[in-house]
Amino acid sequence: MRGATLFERPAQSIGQFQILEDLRLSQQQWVVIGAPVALDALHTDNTPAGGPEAIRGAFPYFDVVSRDRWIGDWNARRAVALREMEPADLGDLSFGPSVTLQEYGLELQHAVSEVVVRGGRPLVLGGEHSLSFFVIQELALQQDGLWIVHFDAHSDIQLGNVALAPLFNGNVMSHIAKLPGVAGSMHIGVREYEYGERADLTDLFASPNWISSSEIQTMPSTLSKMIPQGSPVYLTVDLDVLDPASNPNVAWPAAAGLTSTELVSAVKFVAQNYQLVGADVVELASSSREMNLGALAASRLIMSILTAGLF
Ligand SMILES: [Mn+2]
Repeated sequence: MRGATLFERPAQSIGQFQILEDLRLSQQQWVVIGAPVALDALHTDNTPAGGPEAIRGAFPYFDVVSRDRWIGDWNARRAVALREMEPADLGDLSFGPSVTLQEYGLELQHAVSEVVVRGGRPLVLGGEHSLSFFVIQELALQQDGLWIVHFDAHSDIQLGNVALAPLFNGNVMSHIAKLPGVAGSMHIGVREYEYGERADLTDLFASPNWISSSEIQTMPSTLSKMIPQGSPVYLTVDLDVLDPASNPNVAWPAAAGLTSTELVSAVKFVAQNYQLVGADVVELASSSREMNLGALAASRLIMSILTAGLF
């Protein structure tokens, strides 16, 4: 297994850059891992490979002269010491020219295991959505009864009675559902039209595990019914869950989506009612436009994950 030399130091880190081999964490500290890959052939242009760089570049909150400062949240009207919430940042997990998704994913899983063994919590910046599978594969080994909370415009499942196709972004949630240790998944903000056989679609729509974009207001009560309070939860956010007005920087935009405010408050609800054991924020495409709106939204979202339970 290759080691820390695989990580590249980012131009701008989220919190303090640390080398994997020397990683020192406080209990429950978040650890940022950049995964700047888009190996899926379906990502022809507008790929999420530049996601980590775009998100880090738009993340201003730890860029301060002194780490003795406090940070206050207007929406909670409370403050915490910066040191209490600052994550570690391992940089970007690099790769060779002919790497496969499986090879890269297992390297990512190894990095996640190193974080978990030191008491930390991984926060992965994608990169493509398939990467979530490897992060969850590790966390579900460590934590039985793990629930997945999935924000996405798309279901990312494979319908029908045929054998599950190899892992890709369009079926990642079906692969995750089969992992031992995963108790179940809740899918939030889904809205893109679905193709399938009539019976499969009927079954899908009858399932209580789905909260469509227009049902976002009912999310707290539905989630509370489905996932026992305090359960371990992994959060995976495909940034196309946002309306294209909030985030046009995705490969597969779908209109009539969530606002940044709706996404942040939904994520806060999850973080405050469950035990978050890890998270990823994926599918942000970099943009040649001067302002990457998606990176701005992602940066706010990440801050709400880092501060949940503190404010
Ligand atoms: Mn997705």
